[in-house]
Amino acid sequence: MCTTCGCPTTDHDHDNSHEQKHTNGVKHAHHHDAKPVKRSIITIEEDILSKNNRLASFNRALFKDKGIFVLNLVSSPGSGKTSLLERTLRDLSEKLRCAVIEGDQQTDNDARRIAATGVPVRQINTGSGCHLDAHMIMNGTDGFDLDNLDLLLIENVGNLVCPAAFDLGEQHKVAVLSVTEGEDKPLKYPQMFRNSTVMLLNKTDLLPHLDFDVEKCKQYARNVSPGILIFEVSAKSGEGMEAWYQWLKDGAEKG
Ligand SMILES: Nc1nc2c(ncn2[C@@H]2O[C@H](COP(=O)(O)OP(=O)(O)O)[C@@H](O)[C@H]2O)c(=O)[nH]1
Ligand SMILES: [Mg+2]
Repeated sequence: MCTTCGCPTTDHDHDNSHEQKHTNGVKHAHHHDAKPVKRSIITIEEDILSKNNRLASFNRALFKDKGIFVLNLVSSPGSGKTSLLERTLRDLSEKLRCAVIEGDQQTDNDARRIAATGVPVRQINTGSGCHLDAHMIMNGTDGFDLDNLDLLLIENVGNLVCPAAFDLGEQHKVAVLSVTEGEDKPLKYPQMFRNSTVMLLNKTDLLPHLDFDVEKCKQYARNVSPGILIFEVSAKSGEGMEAWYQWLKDGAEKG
């Protein structure tokens, strides 16, 4: 567990995002090898995760009962999650009954963008929290007409570490990686890609301007997650979106 942010991931590095978030530029000392601290951390981690897993199982059973296909979009900030959702909803919301939960630390900017598509949306602000959890989703679905929903799309807080550890009761995690982030991210943040069924490789319209190696990136993703499905897409141009839509429609049909 990260002693700085309290998230229960055990194998992540204390990368810049953690250091910046918690220390505002001041280097923070971590004492993972101090025995008394370690023992209490393990106990707390088990408590947090087991409580979350119980609530996630409840959510999953509810979604299954209602026949709703639920996806949890995870990525670093700015990879294009909201843009992909906006385009997907504009293209699919006449064929599928959709709703969205937006997770961000602050602001309802993304919820406003989704609301402009006409799809029901709830914003969850996590404050200093770096991920959504199952309890937030339980509250967030309150007010949606679950009996008349085919697809629930959850945009998690932008962060390639902590959201990987928290089951929300979704059917699948979908990792979004944009070509401006570098092809090595699946190797650097393996848990995120290992726990995801799909990788959306976004912003392919920018490839002519970058050195990004698509084949290398796909190989890295498959090294950590051999069965991962990869769709190369551009939320901006719409290129490649049809294959993603077909996967969504097939999943929503099964419920
Ligand atoms: N060129 C290009 N820009 C994109 C694409 N998708 C998103 N963006 C831009 O990337 C920035 C972040 O997008 P946003 O959807 O807010 O990312 P989020 O933080 O993951 O939700 C915005 O300026 C978008 O216009 C894309 O496919 N191509
Ligand atoms: Mg967003």
